[in-house]
Order: sequence, then C-alpha cells, then structure tokens
Amino acid sequence: MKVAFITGITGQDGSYLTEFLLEKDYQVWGLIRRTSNINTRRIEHLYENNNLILKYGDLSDSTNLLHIMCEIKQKESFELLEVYNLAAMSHVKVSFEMPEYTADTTGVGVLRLLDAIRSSGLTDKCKFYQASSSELYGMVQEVPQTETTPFHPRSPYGVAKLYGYWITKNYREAYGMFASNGILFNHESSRRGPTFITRKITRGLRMILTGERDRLIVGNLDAKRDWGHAKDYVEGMWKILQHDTPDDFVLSTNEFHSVREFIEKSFKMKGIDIEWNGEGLNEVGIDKNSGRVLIYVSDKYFRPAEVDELLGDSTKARTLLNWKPKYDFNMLIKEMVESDCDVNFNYYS
Ligand code: NAP
Ligand code: F7E
Repeated sequence: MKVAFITGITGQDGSYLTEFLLEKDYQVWGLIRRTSNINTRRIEHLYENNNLILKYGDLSDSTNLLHIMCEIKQKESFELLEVYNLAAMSHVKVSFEMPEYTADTTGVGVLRLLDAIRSSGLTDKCKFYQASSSELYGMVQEVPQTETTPFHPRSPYGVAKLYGYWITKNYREAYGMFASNGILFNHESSRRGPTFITRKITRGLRMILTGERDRLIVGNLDAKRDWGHAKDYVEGMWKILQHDTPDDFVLSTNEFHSVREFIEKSFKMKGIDIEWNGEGLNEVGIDKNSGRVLIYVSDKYFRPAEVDELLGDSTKARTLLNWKPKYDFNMLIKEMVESDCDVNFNYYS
C-alpha cells in the first residue's frame, strides 16, 4: 500500500497534491485545522474517496502530530510513508505583522513534525518533503538562483523557511532520514489564495467587469516573479520523493515577469488595454478605450523589506528528476482569468 501524509492539505498545493496522489492509488492522510468557518472548500470534491482520511491538528501542537504519526504507523502497512509538509503561514506581507506566530508554525512547526516522525519510530520508514521557498533567496546574491545560491531572506516568513530548510537537512545528516527540500518559486492557479497578487488581479478584474468594484488597488508594480502553475509543482514534489537519494531541488519556470505585466495580460484577455500614467504612488492604470482609471497604487500593500526579483534555474530537477513545467505564463493567466471571470469554468478540472 502506498501511504502519504499531507499537512496543509486544505491549501492550494495540498489540494492538487491530494488529487495527484489519489489518482496514483495512494492512501492519503491529511491534517486539517479546526476553524469556525469552512476551510475545506478545495478538497470537498474528494470527500467520497475512501482513500482520503482527515485528522484535526496543527503544526503548533507536537502531541497531536506525534499521535497522528503513531496512528498511521499502527493502522497502515507500508514500506515507506511519504510525508509532505505543506502547512505554513504562507503570506509574506502578513508575516511582518505576525512574526512570532510565523516563526512558530512555518519554522519550528517543521521541527515538530520531523521529531514526531522520529519519536514514533518512523525515521527509516519515511520520506519527508519540506516546502521550502524561493523567498530564501530574498535579496538575491546571483541571477538566476540555483540550489547553490547563498540565501538572504527578507521577511519573517523567509527567515522561518530558512530554519525549516536547515532543520530538514539536519535530520537528513544527523539521523539518516530521507528528508528533502523543494525550493519552489511562486506557483499559482485558480485555487490560489485571494490575497496573493496573481489571484488578487484576476478576482479584481472580475469585480470590475461585473461592477462590484470600480478599481483595483495594488502595491509594487515592478516586482518580478518566476510564476508557474501549482499543478506542475506538486508533480515535482512527488518526483523529489521518488528520487533514489534525499536531496534539495529548485522548481521554477526559468522566466520572470512583473506584476505590471500580469495586470496588462489579464485585462487584455477581457479586451481592456491598460495604459500607465504617473509615477510611484501616483501611478495609475487607465483603460485606453474609456479613459477610466482602473488601477491604483497604495503603500498599504508595500512590504517593510521587498524582494524585487526572483528568477530560478531548475536545471538540476529537469536533469535528475525529468521534471519540466507544462504550463507557461500565458496558459497560467488564461486559466486564472477564465476561472474568475467565466461562469462555466470548472474549478476542479
Ligand atoms: P496556502 O494555500 O496558504 O496553504 C497553506 C496550508 O497550511 C493551508 O492548508 C493552511 O490551513 C495550512 N496551515 C496554516 N497554518 C497551519 C498550522 N499552524 N497548522 C496546520 N496547518 C496550517 O499555501 P500554498 O500556496 O498551498 O503553499 C504550500 C506550501 O508551500 C506552504 O508551506 C508555502 O509556504 C510553501 N510555498 C508556496 C509557494 C507558492 O508560490 N504557492 C512557493 C514556495 C513555497 P487552512 O486552510 O486552515 O488555512
Ligand atoms: O507577492 C507584489 C509583492 O504576495 C508577489 C507565497 O506563496 O511566493 C509567495 O510569496 C509580489 C511581491 O507572493 C501587491 O510586493 C504588488 O513582490 O503574490 P505575493 P510572494 O510574496 O512572492 C513565495 C515563493 C512563497 O513562498 C510564499 O508562500 O507582488 N505585490 N502589489 C503585491 N502582493 C500582494 N500580495 N498584494 C498586492 O496588492
């Protein structure tokens, strides 16, 4: 029996990874948080599947993590359990407002899970994937960034992920655990959280088209990111754990685009040509046809320390894992715009 345990199963990546593994006949155990509102929208379509088992828990609760690992060990028979640690307080801007909570869950949470694996006697019967991030590079020390580029994180989130990266490596070196880091560059989809910039743009476009809102207000228009599609990246996570040895891999598209460009392309898909006027906080995006101002800039969305540009080089994963993204930038935008703006789009297809 192939068995996997996923933390962060209700998130963007967790939901795609669950679909991917269920299709490969895995039994999937997932960690969900108790919340006063429904947080399982992305995985509800999978509830009927008998191979999906959900457990309440939290990365801040080590006793709970230990109990779950012991329960999986006791109930399931497997050669190697695959553990994907995707749970995190994943919003960079929010991490400046909640640095201690971010350190506790995004950082020390990784240690709690690794130690639950060890304490439950699963060290040699487990493969561990840590969701590391291109935010580790922060103020970039070289372009493009590879597995050997030095790190310089620029946010409490990035610093917490740095701890997660190193404690994963440490458990590999100290205890011989199959523990790997995927250093993933930004990946998006129609299931992306609504406050990340790509989804904020495509949802904002919908609200402008329907008249719910008359404008979209954003922060740094010139930030550049290496944006891929989450579906490609969850396949990469799985491939990282199928490699014969534990190792660290960059997953990226190897091209970058600005926030400005993402806005222009998304609006163009709905027939709106954006023309820019002004500078800095006074810059606006105008609909060329109507002359209406649709895009405004506010310092509310700037970060105390910004990551200006991220560009990955995923040659190692492409060579050793035979991983390559299927989606390009235009396909990604098309899917996101259709999903947010077209009623007939199937969120789960
Ligand atoms: P996401 O949509 O924000 O999902 C985060 C998941 O973590 C959700 O299921 C959330 O649960 C859960 N979670 C948050 N705090 C938790 C806690 N204390 N205990 C247990 N679960 C908790 O993130 P994503 O985009 O899918 O990213 C997945 C992982 O990859 C994250 O670790 C992220 O930092 C990392 N990463 C993402 C990217 C990217 O571009 N997407 C790139 C590099 C690395 P709720 O649903 O209850 O909130
Ligand atoms: O920002 C700029 C912002 O919040 C991207 C997470 O998944 O990827 C993600 O982190 C860029 C930044 O993602 C707005 O300043 C401009 O430069 O979509 P984002 P992120 O910070 O890159 C990494 C790899 C992760 O690991 C994280 O978990 O866009 N930007 N205006 C804005 N960003 C937001 N959110 N909102 C704006 O209005």
